[in-house]
Amino acid sequence: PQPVYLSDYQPPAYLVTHTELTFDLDPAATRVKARLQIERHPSADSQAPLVLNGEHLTLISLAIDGSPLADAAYQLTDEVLHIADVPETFMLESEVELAPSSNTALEGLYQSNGMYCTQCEAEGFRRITYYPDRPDVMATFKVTVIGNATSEPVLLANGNPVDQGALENGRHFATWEDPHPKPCYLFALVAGNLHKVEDSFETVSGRNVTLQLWVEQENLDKTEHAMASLKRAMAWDEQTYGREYDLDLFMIVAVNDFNMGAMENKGLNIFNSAAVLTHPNTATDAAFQNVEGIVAHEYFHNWSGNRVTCRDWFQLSLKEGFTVFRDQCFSADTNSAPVKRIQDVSFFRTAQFAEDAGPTAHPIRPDHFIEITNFYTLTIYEKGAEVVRMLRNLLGWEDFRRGSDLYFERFDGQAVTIEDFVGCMAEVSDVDLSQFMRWYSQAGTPEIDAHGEYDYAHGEYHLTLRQRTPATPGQSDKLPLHIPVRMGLVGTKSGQDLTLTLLGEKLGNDAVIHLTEDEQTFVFTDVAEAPVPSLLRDFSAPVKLHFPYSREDLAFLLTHDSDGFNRWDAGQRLAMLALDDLIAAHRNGVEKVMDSRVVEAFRTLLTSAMSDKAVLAEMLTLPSEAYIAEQQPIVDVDAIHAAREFVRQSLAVALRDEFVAVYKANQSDEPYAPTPEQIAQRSLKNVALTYLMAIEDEEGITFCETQFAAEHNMTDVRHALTLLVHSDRDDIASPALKAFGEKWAHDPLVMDQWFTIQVSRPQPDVLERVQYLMQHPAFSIKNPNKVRALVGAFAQNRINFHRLDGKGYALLADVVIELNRLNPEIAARLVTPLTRWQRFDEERQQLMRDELVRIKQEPLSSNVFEVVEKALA
Ligand code: B3K
Ligand code: ZN
Repeated sequence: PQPVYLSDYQPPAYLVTHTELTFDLDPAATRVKARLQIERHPSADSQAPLVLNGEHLTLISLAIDGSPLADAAYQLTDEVLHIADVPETFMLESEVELAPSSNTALEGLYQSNGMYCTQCEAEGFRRITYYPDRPDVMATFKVTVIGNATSEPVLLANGNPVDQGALENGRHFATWEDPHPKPCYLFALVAGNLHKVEDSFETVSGRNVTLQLWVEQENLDKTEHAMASLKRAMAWDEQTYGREYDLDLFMIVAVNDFNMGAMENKGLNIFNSAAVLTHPNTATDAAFQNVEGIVAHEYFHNWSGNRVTCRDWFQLSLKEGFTVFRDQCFSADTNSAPVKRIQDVSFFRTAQFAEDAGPTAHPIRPDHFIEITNFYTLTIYEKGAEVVRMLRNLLGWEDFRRGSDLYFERFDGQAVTIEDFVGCMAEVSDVDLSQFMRWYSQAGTPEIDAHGEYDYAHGEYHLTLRQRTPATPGQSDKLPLHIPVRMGLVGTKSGQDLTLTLLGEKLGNDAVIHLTEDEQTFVFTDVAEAPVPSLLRDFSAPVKLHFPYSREDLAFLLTHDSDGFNRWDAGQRLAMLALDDLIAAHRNGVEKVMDSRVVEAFRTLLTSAMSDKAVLAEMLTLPSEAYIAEQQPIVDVDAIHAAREFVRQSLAVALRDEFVAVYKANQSDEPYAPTPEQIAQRSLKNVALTYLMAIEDEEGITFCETQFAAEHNMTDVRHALTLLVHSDRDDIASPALKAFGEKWAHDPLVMDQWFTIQVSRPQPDVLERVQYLMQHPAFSIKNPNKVRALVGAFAQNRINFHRLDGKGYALLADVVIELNRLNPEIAARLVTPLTRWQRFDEERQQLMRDELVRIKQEPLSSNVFEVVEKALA
């Protein structure tokens, strides 16, 4: 497979202005008729051939302006249809045949649980009909779907329903029209035995929009939260961005087999059932919050993505980074802003930093790719969102909003680039963003080495920041970035933020300084007392910041920093220092000693009546093994696990009574609601329980058993079951696990959780469990959720996946090889942990590479090929 380059971009030679499609559905032989109104692009050569994409299609007929094309008039390959000679404007008619039931890749038109559905982004539409499958070709669509009246009573497509009726032989049809020109990646069709929940939303201009959620009958009671989230998101986008919905109907459909979370098809969002269905008895708080965020994200795409779309797929972060930023702010406004930020950053620093440090590191705007599906990454999405957040912070909200308004107004109905977006921001604010643009082209995580000195004699604080971005594949030399560092100086006597005075200018207690060169020293004057600097507040830039804080400094910031995010981060840094010592002790075979300062810091947290329980729960949570690993030059899997367990157990022994008290104080019989208050209380209670179970405290075990048996809500049930299964008390855990599995055998989303709980336990029997569970009737290799819940979760179980006999790696490679044939997109994602081999000891490196080499010997999809090739380069 050959890479595509951004620098090779050419506008399309032919545009499609209107598209009419007729689907005659059949599992093995669906017929698709297309009528495309085509125009030559004004700048194209009159001799330009028409080149259409098409894959896995059988061509039945082809005509231009009503005349069938002779065989010699066109050329057909596995990937394109090439017509040498076409008029300036014409109607192209084609008919193709395809087989949805054997489409296991879940791209294009496929069947899920017997229901027909589509996934076209990025390049799936070419599996539906011959078409210029690129986002800069935008057409209005009229779609007729013909299906079986009994097995497919519901026939949906984008836009508004315009016609429907009965046909011969038990068939019926529905016709839909979408008046908004769109790229074909936003096309969608759904047909099946679906049931709807309906509601409505009155827009700010007084239009009434019908909202429909389509699900299988047994899921009708799991739609309430998604519908409520949708309405909140619609109102938020009006209030916050001035964006109103633009059709009279908005539909969401839940399907079981889906590669990603969801898809923003115009007026007809298709969702992975895991990203939309919730019920207090079946979904955890985390799932409720995830659903809220994804429903909002897809809805927000209606403007940031659909009305204004991407010129080409290199611009993917234009819509994804901006939309993730929008959904993050929505969730922060709806729930607890500091907790949302802590959770997002904690995930980002673990997973995106790892991506940036690995062989598939790429800029937010890549300059080439083999398979675009491989670029739906944490870098494009989450780092892209961080860069938009920095823009908001650089401009201030008001100018940012004016820039956003200008962007939507100027480019409505167009397919544009990242320059167009950033250009609007620069235009309205007069901020020079030219250096800032490097964030889009340079891969890798910038690191800032900071140090500071207090000059008592002059009352000055000198802060020196030095930046460097490590080399990444294909980019050895990096230029300095424009890094906004939000900061304060916290007085060690007063415990208060001191006024920041820089070059004679008073900046207030909290300010942004701009690091633009390799190294800069900032001299703060009129600093009346020795301060501890609080740097990168609210994680103001996606960088690694190193500052030689003492443990006393960190304990001080933990209680005094006015920035909630940095208070949490001070706790994480303090824990990391203790963990580093313990990791070293483990490696050197020295006795482990717990740092009493960490214990005292936790005691203070537990006993000070901190009002925000959700933040407190985050502060009591130690950095994950994955995050700790990110901080180590060479990952020592066993030492990290042992050190973290030692800290957990030491804290549990020292603070046992405090944890019991917190657990008891946060019990509640209130009926379940996914409110921030309830979620906070449950998370604090469950964190306390986690510590008690780290030492298998008898009272803790009783709490777990009672909480599991009470069946009050899935958050509590799942947490109690997880703690039992992850303990050594198999006598209690096994019957509970069995009962849970039997009770929920009919519910695939709960069975996903049942799989994950078992394969994430630390005991060494996990590999055998995975093998055993892959034979379980509830497992299917063809269902991405099942693969993620079982095999994906196993690969996150660090001590078991990285077993020294290499069997964990071999298991993953076996599944990747099988999935490479069935579903290349999922296979290429699943292989990720093996690609990070450089981070481990030599023995594991060799074992991981051996598996990558074994995979590479297979006939590979372009997806898996691209990833494995980079990993072995
Ligand atoms: N835009 C979709 C991504 C689908 C890509 C699948 N290969 C989901 C989202 O970001 O909203
Ligand atoms: Zn998106």
